[in-house]
Amino acid sequence: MPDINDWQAAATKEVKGKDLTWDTPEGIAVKPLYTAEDVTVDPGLPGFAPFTRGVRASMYAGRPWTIRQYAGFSTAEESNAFYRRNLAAGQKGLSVAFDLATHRGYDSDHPRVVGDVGKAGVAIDSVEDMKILFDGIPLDKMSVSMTMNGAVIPILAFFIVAGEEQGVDRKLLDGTIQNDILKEFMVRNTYIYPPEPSMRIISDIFGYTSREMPKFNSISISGYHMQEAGATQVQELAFTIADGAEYVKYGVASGLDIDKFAGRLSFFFAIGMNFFMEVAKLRAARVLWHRVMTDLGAKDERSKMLRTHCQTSGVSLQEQDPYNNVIRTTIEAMASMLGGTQSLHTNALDEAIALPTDFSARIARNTQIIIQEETGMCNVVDPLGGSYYIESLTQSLVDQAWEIIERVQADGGMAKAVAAGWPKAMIETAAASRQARVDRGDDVIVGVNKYRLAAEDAIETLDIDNAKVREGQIARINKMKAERDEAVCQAALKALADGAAAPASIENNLLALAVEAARARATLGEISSAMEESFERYGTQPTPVKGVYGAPYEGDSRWQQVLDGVAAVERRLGRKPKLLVAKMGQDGHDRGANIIASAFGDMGFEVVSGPLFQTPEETVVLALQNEVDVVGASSLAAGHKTLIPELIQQLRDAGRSDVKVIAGGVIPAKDYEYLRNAGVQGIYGPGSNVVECAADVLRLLGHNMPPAGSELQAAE
Ligand code: MLC
Ligand code: 5AD
Repeated sequence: MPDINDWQAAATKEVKGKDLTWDTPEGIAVKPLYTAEDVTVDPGLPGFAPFTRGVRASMYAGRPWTIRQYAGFSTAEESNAFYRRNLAAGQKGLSVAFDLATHRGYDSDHPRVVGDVGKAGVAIDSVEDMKILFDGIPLDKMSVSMTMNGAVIPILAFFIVAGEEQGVDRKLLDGTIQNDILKEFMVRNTYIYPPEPSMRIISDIFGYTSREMPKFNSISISGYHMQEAGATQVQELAFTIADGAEYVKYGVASGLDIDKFAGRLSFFFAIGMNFFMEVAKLRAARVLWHRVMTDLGAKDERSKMLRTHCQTSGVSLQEQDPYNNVIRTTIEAMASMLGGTQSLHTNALDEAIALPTDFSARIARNTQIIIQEETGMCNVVDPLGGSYYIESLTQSLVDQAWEIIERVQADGGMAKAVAAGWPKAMIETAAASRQARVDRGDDVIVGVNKYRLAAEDAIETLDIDNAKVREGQIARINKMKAERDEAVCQAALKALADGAAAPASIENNLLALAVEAARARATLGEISSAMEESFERYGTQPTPVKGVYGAPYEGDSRWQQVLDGVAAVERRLGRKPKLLVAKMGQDGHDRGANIIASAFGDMGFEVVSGPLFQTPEETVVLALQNEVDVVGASSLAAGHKTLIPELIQQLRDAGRSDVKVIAGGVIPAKDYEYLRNAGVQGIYGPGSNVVECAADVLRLLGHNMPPAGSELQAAE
């Protein structure tokens, strides 16, 4: 019988001594072969603690995961029609995407949200919109997830009252509210209030739902957005579990019995392209949660059982050659189900360009239906269980994540760690390294940095007439306000404001008070403002990491050309060239903006990182105060056609059309001409190489920057 040493000798000979170890970005050294000796922990059986192999004994053989596609756009009417079409075509659960105005607690008539209404999700201003959203969809039969974190109190209140007015007892409401604010402060940025009152809101929701809504999942503790922001799988895993532990501690501190609410905590992870790592991650998550909850004193096994939704990775999908995205999503969907998810969203092929069309949504949904109904993959529970590699990787992830969790615990928990800022910095460091690996071609992305097409065919994308949606919403708000009993509504809002100003208690439960206000037809903006009176609105200043993007470029000749270019411009201007990275509108996706800020800083530019949620006016003030040469507007949530032209107009009005404006982010090619006509001088969509963006900016600043590839010829 050959043994491992024989194998080692044979393999070494085949590859002439080359080291076959793969060092993953999370710092795991993956060997080319795993054997029984690598399996140190018995994973046990599915349905039994610590649930490594899944939370149910029968898993998908008993009931497949829920096909739950995240969607929402434009008006409640249009989104409702979309949901109904999707349910008729095989989708099993609903998942609502709200627009950014709603997320941030603004009604559609608020001046700060002109570019955002109805764009990245559906506009919901009151219970009237919520009723239309679920028209003909029985809320006691259909489970509904709502991705809401900032304006979580008014949205949940509208949902409860919409159910009530459908004749559904809230005891029967089935679904999930995301309600995960800690990760908002780290990565997603749709917070409204500062951390402390935000944590009170969460405990109030735990209290209310545990008493009143026994079938409702009170939170979806999310790692998804961390991976989207660039986190490694270990970081995603560790911070998510640590967030979960923090929520439990707050719930317990608010007087709740752990086993009364912990069974309705749920999770949400991203599933990217590192297939086996993702399978192992879900298994490791279940092990870690079981451990953490045991330590926190939970007794009921259901409190320790990690149930999760997954979404395939948006950031792994590309604008270039977009049909490749169907393949990526299929691979990721398989990792999700082999990891044992309870519910899944598969992204559409046009992810990097726009919201899904009926066509792209159909392909995305069918990806799951085909796995469930054509492959036989659901008939065996945890089919990868016992794979030497999977079991060993599961254990490595548990161990590595545990180290970070212990660091969080030593810091006093996740709320303190988030306030200290190191988890966010860790994620941004990983994001900048990844971008450098992609830009250098070390990490391959087919159709982007390898096998790129000479010409791309345009695909059809969804466009939303934002002005029309906004007009319709404003008309509905005005009508409702005219018809409501103003005194009753104002009294309910006053009670809510008083409740927010007072310490937390059952009598002052913010959700209970908001339900009264929702019933009295208070709007989302009014309910949010009532709490804002004492909570205040929160803002942060970005602090991009330094030296991470530039590090792997040391000695690179193209990099040096750009550094020389920056130095030449600096000599001419008598100061460094200056870039303002601007985030306008309510779009809080800041991975791109932070990477640009980091990378340009490493290339020698002076970078001003503008705060999130600016209006074009505020951006112009910042640009002029800082005397920047270039404003780079980052837009990922479809506000580009309104906000960027307005910015340019305001610069012109200020007599400063010499300040160059460039744009980056999720901008469909069909909008390029519109933006160029408006005066945008450079547009950088997904898949852009950051070093080449900088080369372009140098050209805009009058430097005779040689084309990419010229340094190779010069070197020859
Ligand atoms: C399940 N059941 C079984 C079974 N499997 N019964 C018998 N045998 C089996 N094998 C039962 C369960 O016990 C449960 O009942 C019921 O069936 C439903 O199953 P589930 O597994 O709980 O699934 P589901 O209802 O879909 O809930 C999944 C969840 C939930 C717990 C993860 O929280 C959820 O749906 N989350 C979705 C979150 C989401 O969509 N987020 C979108 C984010 S997008 P019972 O009675 O036990 O409950 C986003 C993007 C952005 O964030 O940034 O904007
Ligand atoms: N409809 C469908 N999918 C959406 N996503 C975000 N908003 C919507 C929407 N309105 C998905 C994308 C994105 C992730 C955060 O959620 O896949 O990357």
